[in-house]
Amino acid sequence: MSLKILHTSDWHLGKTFRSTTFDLLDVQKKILDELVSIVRDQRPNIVLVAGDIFDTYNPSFEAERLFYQTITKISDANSLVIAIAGNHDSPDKLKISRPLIYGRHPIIISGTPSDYKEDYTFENDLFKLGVEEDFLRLKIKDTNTILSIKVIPYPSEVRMGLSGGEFKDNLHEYISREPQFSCDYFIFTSHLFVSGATKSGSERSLQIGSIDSIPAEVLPKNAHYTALGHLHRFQRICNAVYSGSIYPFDVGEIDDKKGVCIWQGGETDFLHFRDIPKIKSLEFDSLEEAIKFNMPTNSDLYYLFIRSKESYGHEKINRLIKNYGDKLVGWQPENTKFETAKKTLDINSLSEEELFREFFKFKNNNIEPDNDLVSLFTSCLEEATNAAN
Ligand SMILES: [Mn+2]
Repeated sequence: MSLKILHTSDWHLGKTFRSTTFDLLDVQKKILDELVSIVRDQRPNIVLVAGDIFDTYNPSFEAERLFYQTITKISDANSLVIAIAGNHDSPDKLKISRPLIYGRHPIIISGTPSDYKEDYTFENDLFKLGVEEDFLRLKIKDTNTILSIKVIPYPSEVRMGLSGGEFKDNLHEYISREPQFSCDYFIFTSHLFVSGATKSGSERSLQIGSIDSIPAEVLPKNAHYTALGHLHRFQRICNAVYSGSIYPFDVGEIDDKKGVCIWQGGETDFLHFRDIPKIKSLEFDSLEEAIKFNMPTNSDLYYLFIRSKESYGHEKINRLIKNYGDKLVGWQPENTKFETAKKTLDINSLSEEELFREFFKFKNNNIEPDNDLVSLFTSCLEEATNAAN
């Protein structure tokens, strides 16, 4: 009755960086190659991908191909794959592959909380998979182990089809529900923000709807393993585990450890990626100094801070980008432009709902908008965001 689970999340395939020629997809390819070799080595029964597979609703062809190639390799290594949509993923786009997958391969791709009951039955020599109540019921044949698995892709108001207080009550009840059938293990996976957990910088706010976080006590108490996505730093909060993103997507994350979680026999291990290119931050007094810097010929990547208040023309910036080539992840000048950008960033640290409240107050002599109006705004915003991405 042994069980081994590999948990990963936040791949953000297709993410691009502005103003450099750095190609993140090359790095992501290397990381996912390493992830596949970890799967071949560790032989987990299940691989959970807890959301934010892609960075945008319309990822590039290469990004989509990398995802499907990777999950095919994982399922060929005899692991059941369960991948869920995060707030960055288009739930509908993820569903396109269903007719090719369901009933044929041990792969579950779940877009919205309500869609996973439809047709997840599957059987081969290793697994028998069905649906009972709101849970997947999985039998691992060689060890005769029965699992109940609760799979909740990013549950926003629009994706749950509910709003306001009804949304919150339903969501809390839906998350905390325990399986009513007998099983050896109960596994829970979702893409959400648990109150009190630590953000690291590159996560987009989840506040679309009337809530932005789930209290830890709402998570199911009897789950043997709670695998979450959304936060990019590996961390545990109560019984839940965030595996973190596969790569640092923000300069503030370059010293974070990156890898996958392996759960077995009640213990969670963190396996570090070994071949991940390191990002080094360098500081220079001027752009000229940065351009003259002789890069060592290793595989490190660079993020530059320029301690100078002068402003730069295109020609100099192009020389900088040319000197570092595809090794320049990003750069940040300390000039007046940057000072302005900093002020804008303060506004950016507000959620859309907070911004709306501030704007409404500004226009209406500091009067707070009522809750119905705020709900209307957030549902319109989510529709618009989904359409724009
Ligand atoms: Mn993410």
